[in-house]
Amino acid sequence: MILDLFKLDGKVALVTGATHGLGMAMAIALAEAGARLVINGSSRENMDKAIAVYASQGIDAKGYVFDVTDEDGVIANVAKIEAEVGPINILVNNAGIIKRVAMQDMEVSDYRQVIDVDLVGPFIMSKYVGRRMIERRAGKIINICSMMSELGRNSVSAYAAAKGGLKMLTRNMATEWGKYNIQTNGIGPGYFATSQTEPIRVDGHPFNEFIINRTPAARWGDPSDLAGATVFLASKASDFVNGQVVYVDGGILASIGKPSNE
Ligand code: GCO
Ligand code: CA
Repeated sequence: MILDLFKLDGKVALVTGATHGLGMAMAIALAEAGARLVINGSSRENMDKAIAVYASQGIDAKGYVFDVTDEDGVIANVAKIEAEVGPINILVNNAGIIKRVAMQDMEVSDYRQVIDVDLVGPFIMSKYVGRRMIERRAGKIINICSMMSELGRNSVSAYAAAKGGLKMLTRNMATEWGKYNIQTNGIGPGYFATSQTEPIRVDGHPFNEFIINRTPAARWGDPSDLAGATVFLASKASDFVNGQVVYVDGGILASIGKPSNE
């Protein structure tokens, strides 16, 4: 059965930053495809709320609170997850932050923090989960990229630098670890209705109209729009797909855009 290729039964999936937003949507998709779900978050309070949301959907998510930029914390928690839940078969590096500040006004410390969470975090997570995947000669890693892996935009210098870097880290991971039967790919979400984009999505904000006009699908993405790509890249169906970024963007990157009166 061709659809069996997409089943994740018996697989352990770890999604970072999965207490809300796109991380949560992708985690739900993996669980619905059969995976045993492990989620990471950086605050106990958000984790407790998230576990309740997953439970309300019939999903028994195991939560681990740690900071993906803290190497010792990552080492300890990866070991703990593998001992308590099982070998991590699927890693989704989703945890990320954004700061929207004009470059000439951005504090160096803020720039560094964005790079740390969005680009160094996936490196640390992948290094330690990857070592175990290498021993087992199997693994799926999905790095959550962005439109800003390809395009610039006013006020997001650090985020664009990090997400462009994450695309190249994805290609390098594919290059180094393909021989160990580890597939590393990216998902590049377009503009999605989440708490992260809430400030620029409010009715009347010029960016709201701009995005709807700029997107061939003529709407913001709904987090559930990521389900198909996530399950595909986590499953056997993608075993010969390596180093790609799948843009789930309603067509944004295909198009130069159009005047607002068209
Ligand atoms: C912004 C947005 C984006 C999105 C997304 C686009 O300010 O431009 O927040 O950065 O979050 O990553 O793919
Ligand atoms: Ca977050």
